[in-house]
Amino acid sequence: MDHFELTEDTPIEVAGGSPEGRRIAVWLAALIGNTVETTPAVREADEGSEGAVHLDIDPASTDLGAEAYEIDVSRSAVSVRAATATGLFYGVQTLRHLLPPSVEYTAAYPRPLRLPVGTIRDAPRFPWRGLMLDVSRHFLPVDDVKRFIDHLALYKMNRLHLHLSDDQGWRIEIPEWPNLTEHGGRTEVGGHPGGYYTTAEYAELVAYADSRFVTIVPEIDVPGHTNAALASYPELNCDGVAPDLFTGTAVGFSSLCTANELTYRFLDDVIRVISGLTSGPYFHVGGDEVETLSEAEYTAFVERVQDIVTRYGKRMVGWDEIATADLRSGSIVQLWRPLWPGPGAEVSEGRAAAAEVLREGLARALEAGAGVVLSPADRLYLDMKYDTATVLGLSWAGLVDVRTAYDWEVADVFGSIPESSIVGVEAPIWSETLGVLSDFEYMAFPRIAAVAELGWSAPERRSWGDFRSRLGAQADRWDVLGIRFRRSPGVPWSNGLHR
Ligand code: IFG
Repeated sequence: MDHFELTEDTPIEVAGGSPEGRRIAVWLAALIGNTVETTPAVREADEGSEGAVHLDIDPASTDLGAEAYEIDVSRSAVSVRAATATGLFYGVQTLRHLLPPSVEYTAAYPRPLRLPVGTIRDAPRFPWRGLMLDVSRHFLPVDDVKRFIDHLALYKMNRLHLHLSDDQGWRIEIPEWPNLTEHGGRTEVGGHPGGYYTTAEYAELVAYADSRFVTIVPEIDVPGHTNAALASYPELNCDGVAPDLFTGTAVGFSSLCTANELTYRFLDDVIRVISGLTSGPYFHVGGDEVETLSEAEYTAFVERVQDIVTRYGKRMVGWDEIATADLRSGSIVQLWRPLWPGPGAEVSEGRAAAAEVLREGLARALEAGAGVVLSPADRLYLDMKYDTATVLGLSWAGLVDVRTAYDWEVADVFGSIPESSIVGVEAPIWSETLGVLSDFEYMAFPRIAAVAELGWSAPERRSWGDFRSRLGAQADRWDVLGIRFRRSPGVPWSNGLHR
């Protein structure tokens, strides 16, 4: 196989005048520098030189979409071209995948790094390729969230939805309402110490995500899933009595007092503070599993919260129950309830009811110009057990191994939704049963790679037979990165020789 040999003397060149391009060049040099004597030099050069890797952000490259890139490797030179910094970053991630897993070591001895000769021209199918971390049921400190942002970058995923509040914990400081975190952030499922992000820490996560071209989508789940807030402020409760902190795993029992004007002043403060710290255009309001309000009370509430989100310049995202409300163009419905015919009569009745509400509400939402993110629980909920032997996770939506997560097509169940309304896919990791980072990673790997390919590759370029062999080869890289992953059956996992 013809190849280009990368050594410490291979300069990384970036076309002049682009600070983002230079930052990406430095990132690539550092990656390569891990496994050669010294870090390759980064220098400005408008045209690629012999023996160099040339990176170019050329806005005039109108042949390339916003996240697209083109790689050309010859025996004597490498070039990566994109119209935007995002596209260039994704081209560099593909170079990373073309290099052996040992490139991920941070202090290895020198070894030849080879890139196969060829041309790659690539662009994503959907603009929303996401993961959700439930940091409320079990809290994840800042460094653990940063490590997940690195995982998303490795697979060109670009949305990290942070589920920042629920019954068991409020995880982000709101200066005007300090007790939300002082009291509401103190614990978590099982009664262990919880935790929260200060505004500075949340801003640090947003900046870290931006540097890897990941957009943070903050979620404050309302009106349900609010016991932590209700326990923190008696006046938020309709009867003025604050409930105890909740460390169990039941859902649906709590709701803000939608009849109380204070509730909307509270929400205005919360949405204003978090929106001001969030660089991305989205604010997720939750809206799921409300059992204590009438449909009229619920939809009126959703429409008022949508006005608040809009006031602070964000587009509202919500779980699919919000489809019964009047949504603005640009709002996004996150489909989560399982829609495949499931096991057991009662579950399929529930599914059928949800599907009916959804179909009816969804049709109106799509007419209003709302978009849809697909997170069907029986395909993409990564807290679902892999199989009956999986100790971690739940199984209410069924068992989901990597082939189940991968081997479906949007049209299979969502055929009634025009492709143009589908913004993308997202895999939630709910953490009722996940206590530490390695638990989250075990549930995410290998299924995160399936989600990434669902979001990125056109249907005609995807097949389980092809994916499974490429997936097996990822094991070496995950080993080097120290990721505890599940060796799902039916996948030819590589033998661990870190080439
Ligand atoms: N459904 C709840 C989550 C979580 C989940 C666990 C949604 C939108 C079950 N709501 O999924 O809070 O408990 O699988």
